[in-house]
Amino acid sequence: MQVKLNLIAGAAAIVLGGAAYAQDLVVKIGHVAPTSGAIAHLGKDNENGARLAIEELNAKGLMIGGKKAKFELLAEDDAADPKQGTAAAQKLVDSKVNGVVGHLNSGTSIPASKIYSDAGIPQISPSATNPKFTRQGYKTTFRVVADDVHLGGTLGRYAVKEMKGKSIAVIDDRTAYGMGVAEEFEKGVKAAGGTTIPRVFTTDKATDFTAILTSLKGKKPDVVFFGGMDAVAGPMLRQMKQLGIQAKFVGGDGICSGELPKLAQDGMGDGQVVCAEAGGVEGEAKKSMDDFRAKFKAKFNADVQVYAPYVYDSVMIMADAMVKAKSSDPKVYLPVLAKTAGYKGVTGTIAFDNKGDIKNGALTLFTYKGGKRDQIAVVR
Ligand code: ABU
Repeated sequence: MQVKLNLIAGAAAIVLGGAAYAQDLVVKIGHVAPTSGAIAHLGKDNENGARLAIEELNAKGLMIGGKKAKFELLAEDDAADPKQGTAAAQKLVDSKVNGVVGHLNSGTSIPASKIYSDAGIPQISPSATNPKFTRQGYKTTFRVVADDVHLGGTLGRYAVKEMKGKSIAVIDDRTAYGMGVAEEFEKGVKAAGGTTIPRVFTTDKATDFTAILTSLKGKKPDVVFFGGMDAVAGPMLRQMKQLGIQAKFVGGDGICSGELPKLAQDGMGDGQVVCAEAGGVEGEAKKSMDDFRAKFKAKFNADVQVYAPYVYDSVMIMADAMVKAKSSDPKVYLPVLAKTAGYKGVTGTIAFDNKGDIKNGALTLFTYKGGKRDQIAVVR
């Protein structure tokens, strides 16, 4: 009996009455997003996507290499700040995480990616859209959403061809994301035969836009593009209304949240805003996304903002690669993760190209009506 007890305490696998009881394999998944500051609502949305995935993986009792996996979430807040982003990345590396999902922002994901690459730890971003993220030659860097070349370019062409913009103003928030998506938007406008007013900028912390909006007002814009996040776009829309600027307002995925109408208060007219999420599902695939949203709402008593489903899929893809590789060792499962193809997630079918970017990524164009996002189209 004593021998049996000692075995139970220390052995990797014990056979008792014919049943095999495998020792748990602890798998640490790091997640980083701004859960404090102006876009904490987006960071919490992402983090809850990871939480849901981890809970479901543990409930399933997933086996990796013959051991029952016990997934743990190590959630870090980087406050959307590049310095805090690299500090969070180093903390996760020091904690010996098996993989990281995040960060939310391009401005934090890009510098953090070097730290994960140096440590050989796979990183999947569910929301950082700056193209540079996957163009640094790191084998550890993956992204499950379309990038700003696709996003900004599509919106630029849309502003000219569909919205018939003639006087198009462009504002960015000086972040890696905001400047990048604004540049791609300008290229898209030009490619469609349009022109833009010389770009002006604010910051991701600003709350007063009177000076730049007053200067733009004189140029009579019919479309204003903003490269930045919803926390800045909301007050900007409000101040546009106060100044009597009656332009359409276009932005990327950073503004395309469920929270934007609340942030804009009475500053947003029905159909005034057009934005794009850097992913999307159509046809039969919509059911999985709808089911996910319902499950998320039931669990967290909150609607999905933008990227929680993409975080959920990122965690699941990582776990799937570990199961296939029969190992949670980053060295062993990384090559399997890189070959991900045909994975049916809640955000659609996921495959990575040789840079770690999603193949054939979709975009979903939205407007807002009655304070809710209203889908215009899914485009590829
Ligand atoms: N893609 C929008 C928000 C995150 C980022 O790229 O900074």
